[in-house]
Amino acid sequence: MTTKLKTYGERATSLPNKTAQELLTLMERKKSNLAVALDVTTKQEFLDIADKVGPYICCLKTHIDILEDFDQDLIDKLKKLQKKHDFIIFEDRKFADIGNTVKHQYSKGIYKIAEWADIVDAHAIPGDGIITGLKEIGLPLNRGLLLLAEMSSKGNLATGAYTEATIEMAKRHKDFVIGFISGKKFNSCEELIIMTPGISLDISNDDLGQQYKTPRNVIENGSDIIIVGRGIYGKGKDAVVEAQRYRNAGWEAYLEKLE
Ligand code: BMP
Repeated sequence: MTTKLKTYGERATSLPNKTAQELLTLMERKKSNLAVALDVTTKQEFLDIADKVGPYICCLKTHIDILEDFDQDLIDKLKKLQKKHDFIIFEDRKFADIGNTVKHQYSKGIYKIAEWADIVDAHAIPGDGIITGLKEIGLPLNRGLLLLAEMSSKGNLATGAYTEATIEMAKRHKDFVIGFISGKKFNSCEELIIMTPGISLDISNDDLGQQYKTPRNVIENGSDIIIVGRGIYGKGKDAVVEAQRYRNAGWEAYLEKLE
């Protein structure tokens, strides 16, 4: 006998972290498991696309350091868009240093990431100290952390024993680690949130090692959130049309999995 899968909303109470709870309830409320990876390099483009895709997403993923004209005004406007459209902000910073250094990278410098990003991510390579360091800053602000358990790019080293060790690390910090970047769910921690990049309905790779799967492929494997970048705002695309298309594809695959 198979046990019935829990809905996103039902899972919200099984995680102690406030941002995780908020994300799962928001997904249920907006009927969206789509995150947009907004990898553009000007403030104008960034804000335009965020406003267009906002109604269809549960999460906006940023690479704040690729913006050529970053300033505090951008953050203020991003926060306004967050209020207007109701989404979680995930800064894809991929921290990868010792605890003391990542604390500064998270809270200081030009970007002051901890002040505006609900979620950040980190590589497990430095060991538990990276989580402890980020947690000192993030937990008092109710922030959440994702660990990169797998990657989407060709030839990446986040496989096998490395992935297993990353999962064990997450389990030791359940107050702060809310899930993983990976292509599939892991049996020993089903309650954690899986976010999956490398998603396209049209192509299978780019020319720099990115590998794509469809929303259905990864949701069948237990992914909770699909992360889509260029598939939504790439050359010649209408961001609203594509955001709706990916939102529908992701949600339908989720509903089918629930049946
Ligand atoms: P695109 O859909 O345009 O290929 O963008 C994918 C996004 O997901 C990028 O922002 C990239 O940094 C991120 N990403 C990824 O592609 N693979 C990973 O393993 C981890 C990521 O964060």
